[in-house]
Amino acid sequence: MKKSTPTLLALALLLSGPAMALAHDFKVGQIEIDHPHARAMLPGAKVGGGYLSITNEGADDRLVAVATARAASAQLHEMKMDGGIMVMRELKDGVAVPAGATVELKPGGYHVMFMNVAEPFKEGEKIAATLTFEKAGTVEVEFTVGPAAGGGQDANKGHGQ
Ligand SMILES: [Cu+2]
Repeated sequence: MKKSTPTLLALALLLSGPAMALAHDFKVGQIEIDHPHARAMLPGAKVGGGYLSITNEGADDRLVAVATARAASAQLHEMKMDGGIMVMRELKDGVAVPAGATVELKPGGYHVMFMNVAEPFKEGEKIAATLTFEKAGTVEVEFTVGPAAGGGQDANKGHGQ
């Protein structure tokens, strides 16, 4: 019995080391959020896109809201081709995350749209945000800001003004 304590301790250290190094993922209940990231915004830009991957090991759920102090509001959007034109629309009911599924929010598909951003996101920053799931509840995450998109203004494309 005396031997088991140091063995367990060593095992715990072994497991916690690599896990902490990986760690750009977040969990709430049976939902795992992987690699939330955003693109750097051009000076003066007011709208930014956010992307992440959601894996649901539990029952059917739904991402219903995103909030951050960095934007006046954040919406969930869908981008798709409609008669040869890229259009975006707000998903008023959020993004469905079915049981057992992984849903990707990525450029050209579902995404978070940060609206009326006071200070454009800069590469290397982390944007703290709260995600709300209909069943799993809320979770604090950080969007890591990467380089700006190639096209510059394409975060705005499809948003008819
Ligand atoms: Cu959008």
